[in-house]
Amino acid sequence: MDNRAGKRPDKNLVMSRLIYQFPLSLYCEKTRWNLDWKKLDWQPVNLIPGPHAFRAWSLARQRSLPILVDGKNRIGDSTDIALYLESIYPQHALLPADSRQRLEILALENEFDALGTDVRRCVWSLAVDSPDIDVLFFRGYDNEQRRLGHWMRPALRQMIRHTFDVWPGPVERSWQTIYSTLEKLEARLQGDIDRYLVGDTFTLADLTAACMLAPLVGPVGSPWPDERIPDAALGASEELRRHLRERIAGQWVIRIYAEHRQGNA
Ligand SMILES: N[C@@H](CCC(=O)N[C@@H](CS)C(=O)NCC(=O)O)C(=O)O
Repeated sequence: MDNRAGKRPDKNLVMSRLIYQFPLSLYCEKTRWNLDWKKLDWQPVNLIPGPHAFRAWSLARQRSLPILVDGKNRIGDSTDIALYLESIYPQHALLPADSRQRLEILALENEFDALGTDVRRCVWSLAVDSPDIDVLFFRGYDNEQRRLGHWMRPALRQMIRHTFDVWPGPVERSWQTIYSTLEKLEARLQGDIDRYLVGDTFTLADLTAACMLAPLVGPVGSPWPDERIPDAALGASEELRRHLRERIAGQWVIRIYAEHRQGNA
């Protein structure tokens, strides 16, 4: 957890702001980043994939994570969480007051959220057969959960394939979507990695785009830098990472993480 909060909020609030999450999930990273950007304290509750669905349903009548519990409020879905945080904690705004820019940012957020499912499918296609699949998936969990993860490796592989649709046809189509989105992103940046997607400040569009592309690029400060990926899984994505880091889009993701995601554990 990032404790960079300049001014700590009420202690009761600190204790009661929880993120139910999978540490490696890109939507959970989006919500953590959102909270950290607003300098709000939070604590993670890491759920085991599979049984997580019961907890998620009892909390927010949904099965996917993240779910934020903020005092008496329970909010599921990273976009709804972002809108909630923006309305309750307007400091360090990620959405401007100007309604035209706001709509453009939300449209881009939506587009990159959708891309997240393609990115997730493709990165898991490179890692799902890795002998260290449990080490990768269960990084950030406690010892007991990691032992359980080791024991459930075959089930974990099956779950990843089925939940994220990791089969040759969908994977191929997702790579095409990723590459055409990278081209669109680079057209928007016009060769300048210091640009922001909308206007001239960091917004929810930049946060979401960088976050959703990060598992492909592996920027420092993200949950997916090279040193956190077990060797076998990293070997399968090394060439891709090298290629993307040479592209404007990859350099932009690295720059956004370096400048706007300091202090991430
Ligand atoms: N639109 C959702 C997507 C969240 C999502 O897909 N979460 C995945 C983890 S990356 C999940 O919980 N999958 C397990 C499931 O759906 O049972 C959001 O933005 O929060």
